[in-house]
Amino acid sequence: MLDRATVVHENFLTKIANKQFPTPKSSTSLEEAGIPKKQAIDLFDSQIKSRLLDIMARQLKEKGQSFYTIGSSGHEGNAVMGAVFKHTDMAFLHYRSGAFFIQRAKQLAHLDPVNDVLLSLVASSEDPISSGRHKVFGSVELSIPPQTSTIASHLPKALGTALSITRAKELDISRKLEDDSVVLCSFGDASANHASAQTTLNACQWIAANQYPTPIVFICEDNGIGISVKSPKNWLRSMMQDCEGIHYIECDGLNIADTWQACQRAENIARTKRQAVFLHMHCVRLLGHAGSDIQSQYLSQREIEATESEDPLLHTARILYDKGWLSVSAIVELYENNLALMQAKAMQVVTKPKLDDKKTIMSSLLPRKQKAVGYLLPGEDARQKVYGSAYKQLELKRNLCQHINFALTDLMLQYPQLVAFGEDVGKKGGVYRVTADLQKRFGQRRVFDTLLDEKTILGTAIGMAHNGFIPVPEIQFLAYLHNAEDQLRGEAATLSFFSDGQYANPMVVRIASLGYQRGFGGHFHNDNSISVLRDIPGLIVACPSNGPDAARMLRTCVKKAHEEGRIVAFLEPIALYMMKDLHKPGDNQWLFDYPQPSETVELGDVSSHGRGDTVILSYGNGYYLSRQAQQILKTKHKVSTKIIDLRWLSPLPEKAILKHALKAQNVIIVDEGRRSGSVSEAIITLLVESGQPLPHIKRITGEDCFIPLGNAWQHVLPSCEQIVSEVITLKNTQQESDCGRLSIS
Ligand SMILES: Cc1ncc(C[n+]2csc(CCOP(=O)(O)OP(=O)(O)O)c2C)c(N)n1
Ligand SMILES: [Mg+2]
Repeated sequence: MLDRATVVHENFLTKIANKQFPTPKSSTSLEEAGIPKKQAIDLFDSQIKSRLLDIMARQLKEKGQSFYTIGSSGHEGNAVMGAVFKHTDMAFLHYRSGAFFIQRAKQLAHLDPVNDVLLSLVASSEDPISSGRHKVFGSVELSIPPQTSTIASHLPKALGTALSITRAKELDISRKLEDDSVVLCSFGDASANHASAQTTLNACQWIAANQYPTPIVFICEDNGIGISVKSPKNWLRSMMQDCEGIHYIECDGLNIADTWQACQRAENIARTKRQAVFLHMHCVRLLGHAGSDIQSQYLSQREIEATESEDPLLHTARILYDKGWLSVSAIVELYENNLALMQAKAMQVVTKPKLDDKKTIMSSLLPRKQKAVGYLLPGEDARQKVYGSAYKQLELKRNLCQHINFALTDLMLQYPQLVAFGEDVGKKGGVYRVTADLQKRFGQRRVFDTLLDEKTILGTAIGMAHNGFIPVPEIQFLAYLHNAEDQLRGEAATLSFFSDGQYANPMVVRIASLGYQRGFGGHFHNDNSISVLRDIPGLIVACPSNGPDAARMLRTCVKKAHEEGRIVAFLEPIALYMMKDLHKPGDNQWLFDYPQPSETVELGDVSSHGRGDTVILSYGNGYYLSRQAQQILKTKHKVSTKIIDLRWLSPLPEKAILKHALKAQNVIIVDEGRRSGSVSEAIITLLVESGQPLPHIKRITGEDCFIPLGNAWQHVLPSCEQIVSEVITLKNTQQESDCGRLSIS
């Protein structure tokens, strides 16, 4: 079996020399498409460059000098989109959109896309987009945020960005994208089946049905196969041709004229009508899925050769030859000159530096600090006007839910680019009324209901953040974050890493979380799996236990998003939303004064309550229960305790934990998360690794179990009684061992 890259390369040269051109698949001519000579040859040049990059990637891989062989061969028709659309139209690209990338880069004369892709292939730290962290197509100047290789996971955010264009104009916020820009999003035919793609196409139709602009062009690069699995014949056409709200345009990706004409139609619809287009580009896949893919395992030799005979470069060569714009020798010369240029550049890039230390690699987990515009705290006149009759309530002691509502109101006053959205957050004001009246206060443009889909909610947040918004999406219950968690983990959190901190998608995701709803709702409404968030690099996880902390922490989170581009998961304990009392009915001890808008709690700051050599470390509901236990321990058992509310679950407030815990005789960690992979495991590791003499330590955690309906929940979550009894047991153990120590000495 011959190496297919060599076969395709040699085929091209031999067939051109023999004028053995493939038969056209479509009849659109250069005149009909209106492509001038210079433009047509320029497109061909980009196609050749893209092809040679694939061949070079494989040659370098053979020598152990490159690390990525998924190429764009067969898809080079996408060069046309790189010319038809403006470089300011944000583009979220498929990993086979190499010719698009090269052609778009020609819109800015100083760029050298071939060199940049080569640097990326060899994972050099001089690669201008990811600095050697991954082979991606990306460029800030070209409005191409780099994408991960998770199939279709870029579609939700592309739609979010499209949505943001009109919204930014309506709200007149300081924005990054031009008001008439459109969004491009390319992907493969198999990818179109993925949940992330399907939900985005559905969401796009939903938005269009709501009469809202959707200036997006979905570009499906259909090579008929996904690794080894063929798409059924006419699958995409039958799926997409009659979609209400999305125009369907098909084109022959082997014919630059046909593709050009289709792109112009797509561009016109998206740019002027502000409507969505599904641009279905038929193409072929040459060289297999990747260098490691052996096509003969699933395709016959005849099929492989038949596909190779449809090489788009041969098709473009035919078009230019037939038109009389390029002779055979000119075609060969263009190809070989590019090859020589590429070889020279490749020799250079392999000598370029690589990432070689942990600190540098990790330095882009957080975005580069930009100079952020400071926004003034809201003045009393503005507050009075916005709060209306609720203004007086700011003076009353309120519960957690109301504190968050007030904090959001003040933050929306302060930051004109802050938008709050999610399922039911608008008119209804959220299932738990946390966003009540926000829509009345700030209008439907800033506080809006989304369709029922968490991937779309988070994708909307990422996309809007690309255009200057501070999104505050709401996830209705923690369990439903997991449906869409990849949008946080694989997309939002990786953007900075793979763009060397050049791109950021700040947001504060509010999530109604955790258990203790007294039997209501079972495992979905009482989800305590936090570890899934704690291992996402760069993510801040916040969890307030009371109203004032929630308000102060939310302000810090929004500031971090605005000034540092941070992504925050803000876990709101549902069971404490309406909590009024602490020790006995009617004591109102969990109602608090609303803190002034200037007050904040900084990342890493904990709160401390009480004194004693037994320290309880907790958060959320666990903190509330510990406060109940504290009083019982004091009054009934004469045991004094100090309780630390951790507030921040990632990064953990390590300094504060060490400070309080290492001075104590006993440490009890009350962690309502599951026992495995929990916050408490991390705390114990931290204490052990400190190398200091350790106190007696005990964990009280949620069980490794889902939370059952009815009263059975009490058996799997920490309780006040458990805290009291564990503190007593630990005290007694400590006394026994202290006695032991005394008797020995
Ligand atoms: C969510 C996810 N599942 C599986 C994969 C592995 N994978 C990478 S490419 C690919 C096939 C994609 O086919 P298609 O969308 O047709 O694009 P093509 O490679 O043909 O251009 C698969 C299954 C992935 N990257 N992401
Ligand atoms: Mg495919």
